Amino acid sequence: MAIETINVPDIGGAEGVDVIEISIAVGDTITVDQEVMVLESDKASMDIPSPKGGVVKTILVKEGDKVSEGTPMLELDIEGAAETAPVTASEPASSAPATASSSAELAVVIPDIGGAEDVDVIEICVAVGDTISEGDSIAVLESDKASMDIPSPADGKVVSISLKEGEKASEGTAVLVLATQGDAPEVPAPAAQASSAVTPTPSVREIPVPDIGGAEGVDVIEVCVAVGDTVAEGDSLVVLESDKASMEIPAPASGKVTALTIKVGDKASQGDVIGQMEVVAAAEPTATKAASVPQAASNVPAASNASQVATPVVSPVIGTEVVVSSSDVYAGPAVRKLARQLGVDLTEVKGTGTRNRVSFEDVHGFVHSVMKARAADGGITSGSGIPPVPEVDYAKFGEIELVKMSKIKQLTAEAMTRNWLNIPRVTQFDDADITDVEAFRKGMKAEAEKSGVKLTPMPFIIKAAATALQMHPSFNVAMHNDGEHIIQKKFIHIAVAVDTPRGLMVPVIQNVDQKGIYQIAKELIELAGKARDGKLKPAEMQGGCFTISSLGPIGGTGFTPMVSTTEAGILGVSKASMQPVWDGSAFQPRMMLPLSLSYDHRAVNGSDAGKFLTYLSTVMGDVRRLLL
Ligand code: CAO
Repeated sequence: MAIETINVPDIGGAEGVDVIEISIAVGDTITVDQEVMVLESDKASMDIPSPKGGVVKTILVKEGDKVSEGTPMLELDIEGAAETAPVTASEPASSAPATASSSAELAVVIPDIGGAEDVDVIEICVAVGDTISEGDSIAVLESDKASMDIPSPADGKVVSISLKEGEKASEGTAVLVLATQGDAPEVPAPAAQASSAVTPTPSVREIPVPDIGGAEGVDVIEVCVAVGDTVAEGDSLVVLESDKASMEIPAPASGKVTALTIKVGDKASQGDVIGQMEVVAAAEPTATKAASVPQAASNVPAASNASQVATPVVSPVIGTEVVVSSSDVYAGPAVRKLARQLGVDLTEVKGTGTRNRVSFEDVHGFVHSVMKARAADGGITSGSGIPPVPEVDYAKFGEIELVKMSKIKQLTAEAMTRNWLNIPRVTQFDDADITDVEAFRKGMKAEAEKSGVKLTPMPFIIKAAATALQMHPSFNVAMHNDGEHIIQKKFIHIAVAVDTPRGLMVPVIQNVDQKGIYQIAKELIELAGKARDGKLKPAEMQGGCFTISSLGPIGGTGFTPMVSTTEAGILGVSKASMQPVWDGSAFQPRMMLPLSLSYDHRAVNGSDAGKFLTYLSTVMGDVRRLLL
């Protein structure tokens, strides 16, 4: 057993870089080149591989720490240390094996998949460090027609993987880089000659897009400078973003920007002129100068023959993600791509990573919360499982006329659909014996009229409902949209459905618990009048805790009213009539009022609803209880 301390390798000179992820645990057996942690600077995310294989004894850093080249990161119990060779700062990880001199790298891309485009990647079958054989499945794609195993074209060891589950792939999409032994099969052209393409001129020079790894028509997502700005060589001028990488296009020399011929939303390819600059001092061609190389170079899957490609900003041992340092939103290109695919505006997503970096989880979480809120808000989306209503040509059955619904009726229809689809509704029935209340009401009618009040059964029912809510606060609630809370209301406002020529209006009588029968009757008449005259203010239709819908003056023996999403219940009142009621020894003629209580069964359980309606009926049977 040989314990060896493993240090952070060359990370392109970056200092104090954040550890954003530890990918291994103590006790894990890891292989050479296996990713052990992810670092992230403001320029790049870097997968840090282990230069040796062995058993992890100690992890010397934790998420949130800052590290630089040479910082001890692990203690490994080395297995077969002689078989592994340390990766040096300037070596690509893939050259780590002792046979490095005879190895080559092969960029493996999706082969011909029958012309299918943007096919879902449902599985990546290999991991970095795996040794695989020709024909082994490296990924599984799935279109709506077929699942496809993507085989490895050669034997070798997986150096890096650029495709992720959940992404889309087409023919030519990069999958992984394989370290092969001996001659590698033909591979794509090396990534970049970078700014060797930039030709300095004595004074004014054009600024072309340098080699961006062969990407074409890449979106310009940010222009970082304005005409007249003085820039230093290497300063970012423009940010491009493909579905693979965000790339900062650096100033090829120090000088003054004299023209910009590109704007956000344009597309750019290698060689496109993005502007002009007055060069203070002519720059040397910078093929090997890190600062002038588009950062995407580190992200382009290609054979990493160091002598053929420009030195990327980050060390070649470092994988993948390049982020836009100057963007307001801190997110990697893969996350940006996902956001684009889902139509998510990243500025709305709260990043939970280091320095508010937006992760895949953040984007998915954002979409989840939006969809949840939308569903709670009554939004019915396609795919909700509700079959569409077929079009019917009624004219073929006889004469018809298409009558435009009033706005109120349209809104009512929308609200009814929303309520019907969102609320699991139960209705229960009872008959209140209002013989005594009716006798009392009729006795008071003349007196009430002198006070300008028409005394109908409604004010008594409204008051009884308020008292029932007071006694049974579990009914004075509404479901919270989050599905996890109930809103307990501490006020008692009663809504009353009023039929008007323009449609159903539902004014609200406030603080009914604090008002007497006359006052309630007055307000009911006033609000019903306003509703019929179209003079109700929005505030007079809001804040109800419970609704009463009376069809008493019209007729019927019962109906099942619709519960609103802002309340837990609604009382349907039908026509009172004289009924023979058995008192234990004989039938007695009693005035019975049919009541139907619909309630949101998410918020209220059946026994509570039963108690509520029984209490309300009892109060209507003896209004003296309203005084208690
Ligand atoms: N049983 C028997 N008679 C009843 C009754 C009942 N449940 N409710 C009321 N009545 C009687 C009243 O006593 C009155 O009779 P009198 O004129 O002889 O006194 C008559 O019916 C008419 O009452 P009203 O309509 O003037 O007054 P109201 O207080 O009962 O109702 C209001 C007020 C605003 C609810 C009513 O004007 C209204 O708009 N009703 C329509 C309700 C409606 O459209 N509901 C549809 C809901 S759809 O979901």
